[in-house]
Amino acid sequence: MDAYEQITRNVSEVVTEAEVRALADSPDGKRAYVGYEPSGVLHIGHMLTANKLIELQEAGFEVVVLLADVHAYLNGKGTFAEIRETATRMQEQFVAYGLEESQTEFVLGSRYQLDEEYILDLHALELETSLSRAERAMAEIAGGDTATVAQAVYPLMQALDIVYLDVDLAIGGMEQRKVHMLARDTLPSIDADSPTCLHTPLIADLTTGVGKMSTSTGVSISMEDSEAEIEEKVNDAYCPPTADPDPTDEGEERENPVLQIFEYHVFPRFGEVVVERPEQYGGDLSYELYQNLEDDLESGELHPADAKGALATYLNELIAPGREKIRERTE
Ligand code: NAL
Repeated sequence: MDAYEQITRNVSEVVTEAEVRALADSPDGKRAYVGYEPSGVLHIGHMLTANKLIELQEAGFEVVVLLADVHAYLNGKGTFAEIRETATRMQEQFVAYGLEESQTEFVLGSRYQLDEEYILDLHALELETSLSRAERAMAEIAGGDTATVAQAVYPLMQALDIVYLDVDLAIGGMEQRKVHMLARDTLPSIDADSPTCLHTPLIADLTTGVGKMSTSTGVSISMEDSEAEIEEKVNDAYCPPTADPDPTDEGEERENPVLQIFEYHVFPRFGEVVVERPEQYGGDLSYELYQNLEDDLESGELHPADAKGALATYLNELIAPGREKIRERTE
């Protein structure tokens, strides 16, 4: 696999291909980052972008994790003191998950976001941006259905952070794409470069395959889950024998979340997957490529129940170190 393929593996969108190719040509010392609102324990959505950061560390990038405390506050996630405490816990969970501590710079947003120079740059972006554009950028991120002034400031700060953290490559889930497009369009107005971006896919709702998995609605998987909870959630997951299920009767698109988790979580971290089966059902199956597992599910060679059993085992292994950290903290 060449460097460009490695960097863009499993991503939904590359902005732009030429810019990412230029980074791939000389990744050493280049900085990639993801920002996270500290809002509880690590869940499977955080873990998906973290997988990309781990891959980028392996490709030679420096990795920056922004613990976006001020953003979480603007998005109504709690008091400032609570959010700060959560940020510390999340940092520990990211390291437990596999981000190499010596190669990761963890930055608390409030460390620089309250400086005079930053605030004046923020106001300059406010002058350049219509309220409707800021609101549209936040549609997939904001909680609640009433847009607040705080939520309009939020994407402008996210844009500015890309400049202040001196980042070469901004990474986020597809729900961040409109914020990144806003950043690309408005940062030149303060003489900053437009950021290069990678957007990772969103995993569908676990029980229906419709829409996206969310911690606020529906079932999600997090580092707090016990082994039994993981098994139960995966067992109840929607998993027809295809990667491309028919739409619902209402015409909503559907995905196979079990296959998505294999593709975006299990294969990137484990490289190889073994599905254990008793000899009477054909014995163990082993896969080095996600595509072969998908093909076997479609052909009937791999039964959904066996796929789910293996998925629960691998997810538990990914979550175990973080779960242990959380246990230490609550003892
Ligand atoms: C991501 C978030 C907040 C601030 C950021 C600043 C720079 C780059 C990325 C950032 C969190 C993200 C979320 N908007 O929805 O969790």
